[in-house]
Amino acid sequence: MTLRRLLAVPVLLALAGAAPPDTPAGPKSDLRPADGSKADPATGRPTRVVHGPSGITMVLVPAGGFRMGQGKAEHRRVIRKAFYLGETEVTNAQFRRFAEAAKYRTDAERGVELDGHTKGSFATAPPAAATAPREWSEAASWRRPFPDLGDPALVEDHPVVHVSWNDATAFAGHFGLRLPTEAEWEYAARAGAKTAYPWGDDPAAGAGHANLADKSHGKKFPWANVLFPFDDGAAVLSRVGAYKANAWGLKDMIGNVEEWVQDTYAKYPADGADERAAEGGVGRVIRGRSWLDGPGMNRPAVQQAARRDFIGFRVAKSIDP
Ligand SMILES: [Ca+2]
Repeated sequence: MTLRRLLAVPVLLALAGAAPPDTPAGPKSDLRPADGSKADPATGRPTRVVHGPSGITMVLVPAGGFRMGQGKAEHRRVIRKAFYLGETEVTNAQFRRFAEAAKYRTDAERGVELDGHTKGSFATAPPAAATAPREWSEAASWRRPFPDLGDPALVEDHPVVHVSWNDATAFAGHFGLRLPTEAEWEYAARAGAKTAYPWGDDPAAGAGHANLADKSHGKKFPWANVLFPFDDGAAVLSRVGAYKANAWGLKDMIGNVEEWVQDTYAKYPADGADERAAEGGVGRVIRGRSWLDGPGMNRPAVQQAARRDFIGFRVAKSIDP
């Protein structure tokens, strides 16, 4: 069948008044309004929803424009369409639901080669290792995030970590979701803020906003020397959604774990480009930084390329036209 004919089929169905057999009342939505939801005036959509197949709570991010990146890389970007974004990072419980249903084993579990390593991921070295904050561990996987810290019990609502970009993409595809683009991610993390952090320009004012490399982290890991000057109560990972939401209702965009986005690591496009993902670059981009990072890195504008590490993700869903 030619492309023209493929495109023509839905038009013919519409003209004949026929709907596809599995959607007698039009497109069946897998989103239902969540607690505290309102009707968004611009789109008419609920502002907070639960995605049925995955159980993930998502927040409506409005269309708009913003200044993306930092320093010489700063440029204007446009988010043309509102979209839904996970309120928090994907949890171990949510990832387990996928792994069991799809019989999926992650790159770290299967031993997919990465820079000469096979099984495992970069995991935390014991606190006594004063020289290396992270070392490759063949035992590390999403099921065992801290093999070098005595293997504490896996917490169901901690963000999943040690998942590759391929693993994150497989999770999203299984549930009919996708990763956010890099532009969507920074736009949502800023939530309208033009400052270095979503809460302003002062790192000290971030108490209660995120799980960062803080005083409690510094007590546990002597190699951590650039810290936020407060105690956020979490030396390592924290439960998702435990800190204040940003102005658009999103949590943990900064801190807790780094997050995969769709884009390859490439130069930003010319001024005025839209939210589409960059292709043709090297590796994939992570955003948001983590419980391991101090004030210099835990900012919405910081971009970095990486592969298997303490990296998790959150999912997005487009709003159909
Ligand atoms: Ca912390």
